[in-house]
Amino acid sequence: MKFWKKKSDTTPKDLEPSVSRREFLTAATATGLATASLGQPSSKAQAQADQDVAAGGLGPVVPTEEQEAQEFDGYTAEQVDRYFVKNPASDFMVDVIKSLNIDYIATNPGSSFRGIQESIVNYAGNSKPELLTVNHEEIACCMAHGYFKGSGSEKVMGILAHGTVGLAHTPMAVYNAFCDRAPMIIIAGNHIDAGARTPGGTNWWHSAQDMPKILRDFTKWDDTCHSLTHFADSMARAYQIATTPPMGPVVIVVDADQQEEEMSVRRPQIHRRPERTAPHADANAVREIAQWLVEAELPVITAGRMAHNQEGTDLLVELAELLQAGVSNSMGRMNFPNTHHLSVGSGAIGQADVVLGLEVGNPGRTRQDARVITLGTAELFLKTNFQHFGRYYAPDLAVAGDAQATLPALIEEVRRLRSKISRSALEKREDHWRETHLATRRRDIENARHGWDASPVSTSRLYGELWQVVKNKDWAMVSNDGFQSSWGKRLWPMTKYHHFHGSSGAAGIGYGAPAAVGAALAHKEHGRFVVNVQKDGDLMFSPGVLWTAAHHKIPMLNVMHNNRAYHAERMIVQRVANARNRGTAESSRIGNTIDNPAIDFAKVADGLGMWSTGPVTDPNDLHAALVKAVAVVESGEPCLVDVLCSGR
Ligand SMILES: Cc1ncc(C[n+]2csc(CCOP(=O)(O)OP(=O)(O)O)c2C)c(N)n1
Ligand SMILES: [Mg+2]
Repeated sequence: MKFWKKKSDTTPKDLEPSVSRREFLTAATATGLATASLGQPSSKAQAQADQDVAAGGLGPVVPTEEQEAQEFDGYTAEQVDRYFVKNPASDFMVDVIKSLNIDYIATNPGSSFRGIQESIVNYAGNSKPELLTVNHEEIACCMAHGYFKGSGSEKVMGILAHGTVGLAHTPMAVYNAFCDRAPMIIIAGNHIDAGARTPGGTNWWHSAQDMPKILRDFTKWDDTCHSLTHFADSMARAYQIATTPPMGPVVIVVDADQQEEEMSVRRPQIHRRPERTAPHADANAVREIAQWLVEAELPVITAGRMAHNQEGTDLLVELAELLQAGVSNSMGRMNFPNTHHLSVGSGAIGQADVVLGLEVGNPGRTRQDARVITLGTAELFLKTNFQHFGRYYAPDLAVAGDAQATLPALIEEVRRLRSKISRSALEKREDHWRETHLATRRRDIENARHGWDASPVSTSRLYGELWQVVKNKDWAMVSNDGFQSSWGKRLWPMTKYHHFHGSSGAAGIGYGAPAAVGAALAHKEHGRFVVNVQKDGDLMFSPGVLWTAAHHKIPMLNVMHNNRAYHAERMIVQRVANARNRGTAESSRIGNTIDNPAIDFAKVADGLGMWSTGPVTDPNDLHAALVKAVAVVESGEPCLVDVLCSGR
């Protein structure tokens, strides 16, 4: 590999004539480095320096006659040739990134990718890709994760990570994305050539022989690039692997020095992005699934991380209606409208004689005599170490293929066989599921009334008040309400794909806030009104993301579900103490509350440049606070309303 000559490889003598003495002196004085940079000063210069110090500071350094005589302005053609990079390799790298339709790169800056960073801002004008500044690499990866889902599986974000140290801040976020099947391209800088590293310098600590190793257990692919051709090929391959179901994160390592190298005359090829399809299930298997479904007495569909976009949701509605099959949506994605009469809880799975599991590892509690089909991509890519795949479940028919991609063929086949289902059977099923659906909705609305006027604010009231200010907008809920008794899913009519984005994947706390900001960025271009109901414990992992949202003007309404606790864990400790008959009230607070001092989240947000208000403690004050916040969001800014809430 031909590396750009670094200062450390070059003797000072070699460098000296290349620099205009006058410019060098001025710059050196301005940075206070005059003596250190100029070597031995003449006695005249020394006298001048002494005078300056005596006068109370550094005045301008006047060059000596001797120095003036040596001086020349500008650079010779030979020097320009030797020391200036006219066609930097990293410009080409940025062109490769552009070819992959990557609009954003989230980064905490680091010199191991300085060439690429400089090319993004000066060569590409900081547009497509645009740099997003983050305060922690975990934020970058969570943002990429949320952004992908917010974009309806359309857009992949890049991350620039600074060598070993930057990459070491990413694993929790990458593991969440891997489990949640969200792609991202992590580009890590490395100083590959040990001979070019500054002796004893930082870039030794920031370099590794096998940089992606710390992520390899939960990424789909990685590569370390040794040439620009290698980079162009591997980035294209990385993108293709990351976005082929089951999707997941990938890592590409680039050499720090190579980025600054002069491009050779021959520019390597930048590949076209191919039109691609997801893996479809085999046609015979599709016929078999359809056959089982039309023969069923009470078929039920259960969907996990199934729909990639609105089309997936629409297809599932079509299939369910053809069969009048109940759909139990685990909400790994917004697979099915919760307002539909066929939208039912997981209890329905236990009633079915035929269960179709779409992108679910384990279809749940089924009848002993039920025939169970799984259709999904889980088995197409697995890793051994981490145990995200869950307890083995033996289906009667296991079909490999992307569920959404296979649905059109399955629908067609079911349509062809549908005459085998009697009209009365369809009507009976419809009535049954409609009643089940309505009973759940009635119960939810009834339960939501409990503690309506309580302070701290009840969680159902929080969602109720929020709904009042959101209901007439094109909204997107970018948070997961799993820790809030699912009040969002229970009370808000979720009908569109962009209404809900599922969970973190691996239940790694700290995902919520930055993933919400990433998703909000994706929704920004569609002008959607973004709501993030934010857990306090989750936010405290990386509160800096509020600054990123403010800095990049990403409009979103953050509402704190502030229970001043790691409440999930408090309940767990209470359960253990109960089982041991040792009391649950006060001791379970130890280690589990986020109090004394209570965090003033409005102040935190304010300090990070975000409009904020709160803490709201009286539920009757909530509406007014939310109305003000909505106005801020509609002016194009993010904001935060801190609400003191009940635990769940
Ligand atoms: C990275 C990580 N650390 C610790 C945990 C254990 N954990 C599970 S839930 C939880 C509490 C989260 O608190 P908060 O986000 O405030 O939600 P709450 O339960 O209070 O609603 C913790 C710490 C985890 N899942 N992930
Ligand atoms: Mg909490």
